[in-house]
This record gives sequence, structure tokens and C-alpha cells, in this order.
Amino acid sequence: MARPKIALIGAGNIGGTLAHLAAVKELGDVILFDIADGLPQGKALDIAASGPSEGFDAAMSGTSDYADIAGADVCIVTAGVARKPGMSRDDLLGINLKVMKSVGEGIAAHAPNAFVICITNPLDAMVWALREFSGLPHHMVCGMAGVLDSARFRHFLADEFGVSMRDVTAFVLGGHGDTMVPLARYSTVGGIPLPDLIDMGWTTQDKLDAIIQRTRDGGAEIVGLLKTGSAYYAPATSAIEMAEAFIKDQKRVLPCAAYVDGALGLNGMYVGVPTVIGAGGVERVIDIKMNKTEQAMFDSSVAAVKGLVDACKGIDASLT
Ligand code: A3D
Repeated sequence: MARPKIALIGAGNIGGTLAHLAAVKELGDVILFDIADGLPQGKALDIAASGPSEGFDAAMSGTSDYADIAGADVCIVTAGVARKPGMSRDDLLGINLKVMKSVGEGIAAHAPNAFVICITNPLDAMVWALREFSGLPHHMVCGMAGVLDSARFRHFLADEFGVSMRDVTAFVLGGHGDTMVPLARYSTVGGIPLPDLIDMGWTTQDKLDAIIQRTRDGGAEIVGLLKTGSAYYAPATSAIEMAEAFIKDQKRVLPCAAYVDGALGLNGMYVGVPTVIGAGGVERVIDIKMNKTEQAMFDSSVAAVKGLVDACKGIDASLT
């Protein structure tokens, strides 16, 4: 059986990290695409040369021609610009919308059967635009944000409790932005929900609130430290987790920016929700029940995403 083909659209910080991880995990053959002259070819050659030491079998190549992504099983999109200090994700909207148009058309022409994972910010609006420009089925186009936001939450919680990150589960829903919704009730340590851990004296509400705020600001904290760009190791790892779930038909339960039509009281929009990812792409959106406070936070996050999508429609008349 031929190896799966993984096309990485954008060969910058996240694109290069994705390529390295995909190779080390032997998920398939990798093609890096970028408009920057020589960048995808240079990174491909560098990563290929790590193969003998690492011992992986995966072909690695770089291109600036969409024809070379032909037949890709998975496309992970990071093309566009990243945040610099002082910028919000939303500041990237206009420039990255144009990029989504060219990427969507390239994927539609050459890899129409691919499972597409968008990472470009502002995430929820860009995944919506990418789906519109590509015309691919909604369940085959999704966005990576929830896995990363949940991973940050899990990391901070594990630190607070002094336990292994493996035993901490967490759910972060809603749009990928300041309005993201970390759900304490659905987040656990060894199956024990966070509110119970407060009752048990493991932590306090104040400390939990501070962790939730740090999770919301997790991306900005890293932008402030790096000064030249945004996070890339954990974003790449998170998207690889989603790609692996598709390639290996793992039926993983992962939060991602998925098209929701009917569940959670939404009709026809992309936003961060719990999903099941397997060989069919986003196979199911999990219709969780929220209490009043959670619902109010989710509603304001949904409203923020809708505002960004409307802004996209205002910029590009072909989007309706
Ligand atoms: P960066 O290292 O700048 O890489 C972006 C690459 O896109 C560059 O190599 C560009 O040459 C390339 N590019 C620009 N325009 C095009 C085009 N039209 N076609 C193909 N390639 C193009 O950025 P990065 O890898 O650090 O981040 C990529 C994106 O991910 C940014 O928009 C970030 O804001 C976003 N991001 C999202 C998250 C989420 O959790 C959703 C996290 C971190 C970064």
C-alpha cells in the first residue's frame, strides 16, 4: 500500500515543524508548499537529511507549484502571516483572507479529496473562508485550535496539581481568541472534575480562574516572549494529532473548529466544538450540554466568530 501523502501549505515555522513531526512519526510522504523562493525545498532537504539518524522512511520534497500536491490525502494550511507583538489574531484578517483564496483554489484543483486542517489565523474565520474558496465538503475541512488551547490548559493544570499531563483532560471550546471557553466542569484529573478538586482542597477558585486566563492568553504570552512571531511547536503537534486521527481512522475525540449545523443550537457555522475525527474526516460533532454560565460564554464567543466572518464577507464580495 502506498504511503499517505501529506501536503503542507506554508513552509514557515509551523510548516517546517509539521514536516519534521510527520516524518519522525512516519505518517506519510511530505510535500512542503510555499511561495517563498527556495524555502520549502531547503526545509525539505534539511529534514530529509535527518532521516538516516532518526531512521524514518518518508519522502520529503518542497515546491511552489500546486500541481505537486496532486492527490494529497491530508493538507495542513499555515500559509499567511503570523502575529507580532501588539497584534491581535484579528489584525491578520485582510491579508490572510487573500491567502486563503489562493490556497483554497489550489487545493480544489489538485487535492479535492484531502482532509484539510487550517491553522492560519484568525482561525475560525479563515477555516470558514478556506472551505468557501475550496468548495470541499464541510466535514473534510476543519481548523486546529481546540487541541492546542486544551493542551495549554492541561499543561498549566498539571503544573498546578503536580501530576502527569497524561492524566489531565481538558475541554476548551468556542472561537480561538480572547473569547475561547475553557470548560472547568468537563476538565478532569484522573476523571475527577475540576470543581470537585476545588472542594477537595487541591486548588482554589482564584487559582483556577488565573489558569483559565493564562490559557486564554497563552498565544499572546509566547508572542511577547518570542518578539518575532508566534508559537509553533505545540500548534504543529496539535495539528499532527488531528492528521494522525484521520490517517489511522482513530476516531479520536478532539475539540476542533468544525462546521456545526444543528448541534449546540447553531446552524451552519465554523466554531470550536468537541468532535470525533476518523477516516471520514470530522465524523461527528458532540452536542454537549452547557450550563447557563458556560452557554453565555459560548454565545459571546460565537458572536465574535460571526463578526469576523461578516468582516470577511465585507472584504471579498465572492463570499456570501
Ligand atoms: P510563518 O513562519 O510566517 O509561516 C507562514 C508561511 O506562509 C511563510 O513561509 C510564507 O512565505 C507563507 N505564505 C504566505 N503567503 C502564502 C501563500 N499565498 N501561499 C503559500 N504560502 C504562503 O508563520 P507560522 O508558521 O508561525 O504561522 C502560520 C499561521 O498560523 C499564522 O497565521 C499564525 O497566526 C497561525 N497560528 C495559528 C495558531 C492556532 O492555534 C490556530 C497557533 C499559532 C499560529
